[in-house]
Amino acid sequence: MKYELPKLNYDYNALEPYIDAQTMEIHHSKHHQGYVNKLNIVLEKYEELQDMELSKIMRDLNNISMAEADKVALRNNGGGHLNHSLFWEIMGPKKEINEELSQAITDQFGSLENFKDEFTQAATKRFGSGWAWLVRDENNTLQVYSTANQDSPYLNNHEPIFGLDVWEHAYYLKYQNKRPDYIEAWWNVLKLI
Ligand code: MN3
Repeated sequence: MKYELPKLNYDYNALEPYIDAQTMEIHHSKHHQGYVNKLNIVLEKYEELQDMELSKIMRDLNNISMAEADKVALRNNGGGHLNHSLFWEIMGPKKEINEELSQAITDQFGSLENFKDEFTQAATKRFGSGWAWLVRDENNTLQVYSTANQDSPYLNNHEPIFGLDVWEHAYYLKYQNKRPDYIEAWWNVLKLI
């Protein structure tokens, strides 16, 4: 199976003014497409992985026998594809609040505000490129942390619920060096809470 760039459920300008149309277009059609292309190239060599769920490949990556350079390419580009596919899904121009999730967050973190503070810290303090995550761990407990580069929470055997891309390509055109302003604006387009 060849991976394909998923279509967005909204237009590139739908998240304005929080995320600008040009950033969305380049991010989706160039950056994400690049991860998909490189993922397909590395998987061409490994027929046995072509029909395996990508999240399962990530969970098992340490145990999969392959050339180290290919493993790195799979980690980066498989992660890039999974992370961005989720990112487009959890954003939208209209809130579609997940009450069950909001309640679980409140139960775990004390309040939505506490949770947002913790998540914002994780996103702000990530040095260089990476992601901030809300995940469900192997004990079904919610956790907030950040990962470097395109590392997927599936590498930790955790299920990502939502993540925030803090690579400069996600915000630099509009926000330049002001990552905190981008993070603050992003809560408006995260549709789930
Ligand atoms: Mn990105």
